[in-house]
Amino acid sequence: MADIERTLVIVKPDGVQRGLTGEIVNRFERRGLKIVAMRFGTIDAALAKKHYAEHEGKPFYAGLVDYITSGPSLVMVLEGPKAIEITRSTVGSTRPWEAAPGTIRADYGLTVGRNLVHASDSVASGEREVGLFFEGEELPSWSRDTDRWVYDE
Ligand code: DAT
Ligand code: MG
Repeated sequence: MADIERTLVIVKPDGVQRGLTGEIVNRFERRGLKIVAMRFGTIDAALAKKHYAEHEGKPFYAGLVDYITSGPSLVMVLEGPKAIEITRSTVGSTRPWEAAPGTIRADYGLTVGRNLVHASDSVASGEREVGLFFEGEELPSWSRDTDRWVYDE
C-alpha cells in the first residue's frame, strides 16, 4: 500500500469571501485526494493561536491570527499517498509572487497576508493540526470505489 498521509487544509477567510471554496476543493478532489473531514465556520482565537503556535513571537503573528479568525473558513482533512507534499505543491509557495503558475496561490493570490489556503507542512504537523480541529467520528475511514484507479498499491 502506498504511504497514506493526512493533511489539514483550510480555505482561509479570503478564499471564502471571494467565492473560491468550490474552486479550491475541486483542485484537491480532482487530483485524487480523498476528503475525510470538513467543517465550515469561524475559527476562534484560541484555536487559531494553537494552530499557528510555531509562529508566535514573529512580527506577522498577530495579523495572521486576526486574518484567520476574521470570518468563516472551510477546514478539511485530505488523505492520500504523499498527501502532504501533493497538497503543498498544489497550494504553491507561501509568497504568491514566488508560487509556480498553476498553483492556487499563483492563480488567485498576490500577497503573503492573503494567500488563500493553509496546508500542513509535514506528516507530524498534519497529525497535530488534524487533532486540533477534528476528533473521533468526525474523521471517518472510508474506502472509495475509485481508489484502485487513483493510486496503485
Ligand atoms: P505556509 O502557510 O505556506 O505554511 P508559513 O507556515 O511560513 O507558510 O506561515 C504561515 C502563514 O503566515 C502564511 O501562510 C502567511 C503568514 N505569513 C508568513 N510569513 C509572513 C510574512 N513575512 N508576513 C506576513 N504574513 C506572513
Ligand atoms: Mg505553515
